[in-house]
Amino acid sequence: MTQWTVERVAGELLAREHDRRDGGRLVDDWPELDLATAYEAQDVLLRKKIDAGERVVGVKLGLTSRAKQERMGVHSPITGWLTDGMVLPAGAPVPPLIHPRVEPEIVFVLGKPLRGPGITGPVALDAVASVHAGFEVIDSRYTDFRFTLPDVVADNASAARFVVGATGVPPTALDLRLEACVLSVQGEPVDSATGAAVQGHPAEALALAANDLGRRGITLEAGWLVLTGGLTDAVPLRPKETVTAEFRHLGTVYIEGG
Ligand code: OOG
Ligand code: MG
Repeated sequence: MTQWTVERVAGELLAREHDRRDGGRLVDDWPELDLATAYEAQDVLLRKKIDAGERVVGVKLGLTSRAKQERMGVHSPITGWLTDGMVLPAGAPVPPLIHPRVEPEIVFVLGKPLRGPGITGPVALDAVASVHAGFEVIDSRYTDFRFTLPDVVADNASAARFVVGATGVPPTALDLRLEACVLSVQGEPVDSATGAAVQGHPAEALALAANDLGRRGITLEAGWLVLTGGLTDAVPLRPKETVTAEFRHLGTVYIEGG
């Protein structure tokens, strides 16, 4: 039986990502794994990516909408790391992954640093330089995306790839609660939501990230990207299929399964 440590957890999850295979949940082998230890494993995983030449470009939130929480059976928002290795150029097909799913997200580019605790939604929004449409491609390293809260935290919140739309809008130019998005697969609408789906306002998700990371001694830096979380449930990304997210003011992003 494996004696699990945060180092071993990070090594195992990176090996699954590299070999493109899923596997069992950590909590089945390590029932005592708690949230703080899971974030330690996530940080070790990031350190290994940095040692391999990747660079941090921002953070992601996960499970910030009811649609996502209910589908995944985990009812608490989480954060994860974004690196330059996860950036997908607009229009590029997604490389082969384990079992990719795609979800539309509102993306912030920070113009000022943010450090919690004590950050509110309005203070968070004031640090945003521009707002973009985006897609996140998630790819759990667990079989059938079945995980508990500490499992998914250790797995860097299922992060795999992401796309950021080219059109940047100043946060003062629109009401993000009312920003509507229609998600389509092969041109057929499959879901829709407005920005209010994410914590009532996506800036609340940003504040949550600043406060959670602040408690771990981490500042959100100017220039970082923040993915505020799937507005709708994610859809499977199948080879050669195109998924589109049309936002009312932020423009349209599309992605193609590789
Ligand atoms: C966990 C990651 C969730 C989001 O935007 O809600 C997430 C998962 O669903 O596998 O990225
Ligand atoms: Mg997401």
